[in-house]
Amino acid sequence: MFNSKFGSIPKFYVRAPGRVNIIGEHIDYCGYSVLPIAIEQDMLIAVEPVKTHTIQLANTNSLYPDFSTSANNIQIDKTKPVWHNYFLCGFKGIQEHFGLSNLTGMNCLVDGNIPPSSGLSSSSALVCCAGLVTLTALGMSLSKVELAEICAKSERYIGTEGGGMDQSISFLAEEGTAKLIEFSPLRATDVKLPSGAVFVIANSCVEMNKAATSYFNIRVTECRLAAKLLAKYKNLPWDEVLRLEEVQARLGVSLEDMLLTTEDALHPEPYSPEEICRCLEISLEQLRTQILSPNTQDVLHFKLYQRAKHVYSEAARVLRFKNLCEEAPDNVVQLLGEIMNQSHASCRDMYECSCPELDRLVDVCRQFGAEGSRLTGAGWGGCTVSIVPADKLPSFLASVQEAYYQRSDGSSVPQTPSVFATKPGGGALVFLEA
Ligand code: ADP
Ligand code: NG1
Repeated sequence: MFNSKFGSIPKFYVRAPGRVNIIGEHIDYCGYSVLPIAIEQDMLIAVEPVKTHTIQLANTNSLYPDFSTSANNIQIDKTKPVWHNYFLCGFKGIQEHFGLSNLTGMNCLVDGNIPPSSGLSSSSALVCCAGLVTLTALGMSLSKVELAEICAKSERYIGTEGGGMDQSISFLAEEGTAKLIEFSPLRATDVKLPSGAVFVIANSCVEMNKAATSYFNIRVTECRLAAKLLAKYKNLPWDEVLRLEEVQARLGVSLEDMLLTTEDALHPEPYSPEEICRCLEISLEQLRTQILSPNTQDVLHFKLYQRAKHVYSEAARVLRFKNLCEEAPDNVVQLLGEIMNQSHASCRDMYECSCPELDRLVDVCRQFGAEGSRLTGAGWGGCTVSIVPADKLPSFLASVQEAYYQRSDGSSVPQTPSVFATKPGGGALVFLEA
């Protein structure tokens, strides 16, 4: 296909994987550690650097139209999350990092098999793949940590204010091990998953594009506001505080203490913008220009108590999960399952990022043998991840397939495999032509 599109052959190929987050949802952008694995599904880009200044993009999937632009005039429209903008995010990240102004172009063919808008990070895999394509085309090098940080930052050009989990695992993953990803400074530590269990992904088949709605950024904003109100309550310099983790770090207390402080300082009723302004002693204008993001300007209610409770409790669950894996890897499947179930309940009730289909799917997964099941990724649709005892896997897959995906007339809903076992895969790679 590359040859028929561009009349030449690729000089190199880059792959970057998607991921499934085992536990730690919506806490990376609050500064807390998460525990994902890279999956085998990935973005693969075939590349030929060219002497002109034009970037030409094509896709093996006809849903994603051809695109071309000048390498020296990258425009990313935040209001339109079209596919090529994710590529341009990765490109622009590298361009800006090196301060390059006169770039040569390239022909690229993109081929991806990560279900899009399903919480398995197809978007970040594309951004990371494009970042590594650009770096390779330039003949330059960076560490994996630098690449992850650059791509996490540059994906925000698409308009969503994500954390760095997806880009970090896409670059730092290693086959056979989950990673605890910590931020500021970014680092990834191996976590051995229990040998008697398998992690299974199931797709609710409800797609949710983060950048096309404001759900995601509203949560980021609510967490930022909660952090500021908690900081003010504790007489910290609240205007310097952006993340819930910073409040804990500045106070030097435990996550359990932060849950108690949340009870004392915040109320469960939603906050209006006016009430937030009164609490922080700022004007509505200051709130809008200094704290809210462009697509959260018109939000009328912010649930600060619920979001902070989710974040601090989820951060504690990640640490408990990791400690259990380290302390007794062969005897903890049930306990790990319970933690995953608690995570789902918190995402559903406190963070409100589930949906009826995801709730039904986790119920189906638990009913047919999962010790625990939860939504994974941003939510509001997308996939679940379940922990299943290895000996129950075949019956689990068959039963979930039948219970969730089979229509009453016997026909199956999805075309692609929608419930499948996964194991920790490797990170992004460059393949050079011999
Ligand atoms: P995810 O949770 O998968 O990251 P997002 O909604 O953030 O979901 O991003 C999905 C977007 O990524 C798609 O709308 C599309 O623009 C882009 N994308 C995903 N897969 C591909 C692909 N194979 N080729 C091109 N673009 C893709
Ligand atoms: P996905 O599942 O790819 O939409 C998003 C964020 C993550 C993280 C999760 C929720 C981006 C690129 N990704 O992931 O950083 O916050 O939601 O845990 O914004």
